[in-house]
Amino acid sequence: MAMEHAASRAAFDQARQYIPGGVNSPVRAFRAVGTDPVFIRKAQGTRLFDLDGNEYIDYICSWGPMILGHAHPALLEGAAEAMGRGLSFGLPTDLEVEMARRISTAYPAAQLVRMVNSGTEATMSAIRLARGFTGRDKIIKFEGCYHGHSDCLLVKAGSGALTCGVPTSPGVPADVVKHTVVCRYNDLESVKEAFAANPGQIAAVILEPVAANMGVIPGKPEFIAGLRQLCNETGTVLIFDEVITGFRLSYGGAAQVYGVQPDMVCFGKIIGGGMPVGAYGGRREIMECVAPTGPVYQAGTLSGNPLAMYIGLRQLDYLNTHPEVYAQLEQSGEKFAAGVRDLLQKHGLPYQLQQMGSLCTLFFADHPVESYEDAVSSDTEAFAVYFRTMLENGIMVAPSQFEAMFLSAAHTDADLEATFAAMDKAFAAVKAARG
Ligand code: KE4
Repeated sequence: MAMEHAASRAAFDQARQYIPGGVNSPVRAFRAVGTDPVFIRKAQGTRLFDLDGNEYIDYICSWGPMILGHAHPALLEGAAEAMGRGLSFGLPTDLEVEMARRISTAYPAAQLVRMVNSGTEATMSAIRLARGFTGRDKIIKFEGCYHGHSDCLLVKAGSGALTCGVPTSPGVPADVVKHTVVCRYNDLESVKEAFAANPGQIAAVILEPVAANMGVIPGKPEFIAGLRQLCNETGTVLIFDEVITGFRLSYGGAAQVYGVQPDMVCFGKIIGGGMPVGAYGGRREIMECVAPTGPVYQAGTLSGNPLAMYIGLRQLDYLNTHPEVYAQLEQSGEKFAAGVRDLLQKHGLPYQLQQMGSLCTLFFADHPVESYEDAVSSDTEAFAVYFRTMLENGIMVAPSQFEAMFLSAAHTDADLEATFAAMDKAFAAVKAARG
């Protein structure tokens, strides 16, 4: 029986009267998938429940933070008492010291850590600090990588910028983006050319070591190692944006998986456990250039907020004391990938499932997807048919071809089987739509 969405539709009508597009982040509007968004009332474990009482198995997981599933007791335990001690002081607490210590212990490159309130703030601050530390203005980013919406990084960006068709956003002055050099992901030659064309001028190279904002495209090991070497040779700050991969691919992030430490790293999502948190860290000599120990300014009213630190620490605690979670996420990722590939074969569909750990993307493309060009040639219409059929069958995947699916430690084999059953119908619908 078709799902009822009357309450979500009413909420969306009301939302558009007060909020641009009715949403507080563009991808939530479901514009790329040709339907109206559902509004969520609550979530538990792997389940989302919308205003109409429809239930979904969730593969968005708040875009990464809910690695243990929604409303996990380990995160909520003691939260009321933590709130009772006060919500914000604007003065230091020992909770933020413990958070910085945890991150620094898990991630050797982060000798010093500064808390902020989002991934955008983390990368924006890291870029400013790299520029201040090196005295250079130019930065290198990669097509399809998304590092939040700060001006100098909204160039050929992924995620919602790509989904909405504005990878380079209006409103960003040419004078700002003239310092942003864009290279091709997984193409070391394009980076060497950029360095040769801008000798001694590149302050930083920033990338997602596993790109997850043009869909999931793992960085090739030789690409990541090559960037490390180029930055060593040129005195350029290598910044890993681990907002998604941090504490997900391993407790030490992608740096631990690849065996390459950056000079600076950005975090978000998982370290907040669902609360608004970001962080940036790096080598002591770099980080000591930020106020108050150095001249590069960065600040934040709610940075290190005690409640956000409490919840985030509860999640890091659990991940640190239950290392088996990472093996479980790997197994779930591989099981999911195998199941999807079996279904693609059954339906004779030429699509590509890219998976690394608990991150995966089903590309509606008939060729391997290793770059931005490969990703943007995907059939987004077919993806939209797939998304709508999955939604109506109780499965919530990301409402965009250019995002990741997130598995959590709460996803069970039964969840995967139910997902495959829905996917079987979704692939039949895609084939019917292709004619
Ligand atoms: P926030 O400012 O949204 O907390 O983080 C920005 C950011 C930075 N770096 C990476 C690698 C990211 O993936 C993000 C944000 N991720 C998207 C999902 N792909 C957020 C979802 C949204 O924009 O609504």
